[in-house]
Amino acid sequence: MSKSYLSLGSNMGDRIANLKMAVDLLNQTTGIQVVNKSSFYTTAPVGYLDQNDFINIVIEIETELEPMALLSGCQSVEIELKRVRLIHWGPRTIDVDILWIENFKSDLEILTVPHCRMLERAFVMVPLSELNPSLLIDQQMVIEWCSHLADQEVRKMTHEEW
Ligand code: A4P
Ligand code: MG
Repeated sequence: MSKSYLSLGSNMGDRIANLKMAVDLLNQTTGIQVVNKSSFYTTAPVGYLDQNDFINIVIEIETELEPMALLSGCQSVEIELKRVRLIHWGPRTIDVDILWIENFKSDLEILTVPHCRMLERAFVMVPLSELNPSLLIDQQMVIEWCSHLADQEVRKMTHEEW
């Protein structure tokens, strides 16, 4: 069993429903158990700016899967959600990225772990800091990485909003 953190984001359709469904599907995947979830955060788009705000979460899982099988599991959930949405309610989007896996590192293009852009993204680091502020990544704690990202717009949603 390995601990791992996944980042989930959605910026189309019913974003909260998309995220909840993705978490349920991950938890139903053989070899994956969701053990903790961050709050929901509304976040300004990073990268391509001309798009809707995202809602992002980070989840902690325990997994028996090897890293490549975990990646396949995450991609199956993305495909399943996109497929379902396309048929029923028009286009929706969900992204599931692997952030960190216990005792595992990879710099392959197909699977880079820790995720290559996570340290510069408040929409990843702030929810992750809610779950594990003292986790060390590149010799710095998650909470310390967050202190460099204060200029990025990330807002924890209240219970009334979801
Ligand atoms: N890949 C390599 N490493 C990993 C990993 N650790 N986890 C490869 C998951 N996948 C990994 O991913 C492209 C390829 O990355 C996969 O084939 C896999 O083998 P993708 O999800 O198919 O494509 P994508 O989502 O367009 O790319 P990517 O890299 O996930 O996009 P980004 O950079 O994550 O950007 N702004 C806010 N506020 N919130 C967001 O969630 N998301 C993005 C997506 C941009 N801006 C955002 C957000
Ligand atoms: Mg992705």
